[in-house]
Amino acid sequence: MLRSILPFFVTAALGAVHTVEVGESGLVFEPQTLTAVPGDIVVFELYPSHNVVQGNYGSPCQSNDNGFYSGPFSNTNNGAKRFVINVTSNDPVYYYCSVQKHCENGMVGGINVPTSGQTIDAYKQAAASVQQSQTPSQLRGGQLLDESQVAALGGNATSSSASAS
Ligand SMILES: *[C@@H]1O[C@H](CO)[C@@H](O)[C@H](O)[C@H]1NC(C)=O
Ligand SMILES: CC(=O)N[C@H]1CO[C@H](CO)[C@@H](O)[C@@H]1O
Ligand SMILES: [Cu+2]
Repeated sequence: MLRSILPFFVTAALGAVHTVEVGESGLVFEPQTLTAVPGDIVVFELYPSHNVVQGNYGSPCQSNDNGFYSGPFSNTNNGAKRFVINVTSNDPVYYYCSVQKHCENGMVGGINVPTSGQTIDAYKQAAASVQQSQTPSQLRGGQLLDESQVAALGGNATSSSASAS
């Protein structure tokens, strides 16, 4: 019966806020994938010493020149600042952590990634044979915001996570 209790979303005008934990428990983005629509916001909560870089499906662990990069963890005030991006299309977005061999070891995730064809598992599998991850020179495509700034942005909507922290 508990399974029937769904989290609430504030989606009407402001878009949903999705939260992704980056390396909270090992080399994973949690959730690994999410579904979002234009107007939504994705908040990456970074844990030491991870980052998030947007890539391309065809070249895992290499950055997308037009994509986002959180900058290094050292710029986040020990994770207090979250990296916030705007979702601007329904197209699939693939991303990875460029620290050391994290991407090669499976630290990848995505937004609106298909469940057949160019899946997150296929991206992850291809990442395993990459020699070196690419890290952009500086933060781009998003903002580092503290918790109150994030709350103000998203109309105080909550993520889909069932566990409050
Ligand atoms: C995301 O949208 C907000 C609100 O419109 C805007 O202030 C911010 O600059 C946008 N961020 C990016 C990276 O475009
Ligand atoms: C859109 C909205 O209601 N934003 C509010 C979110 O919460 C902060 C802090 O309480 C308010 O200042 C915002 O107005
Ligand atoms: Cu990492």
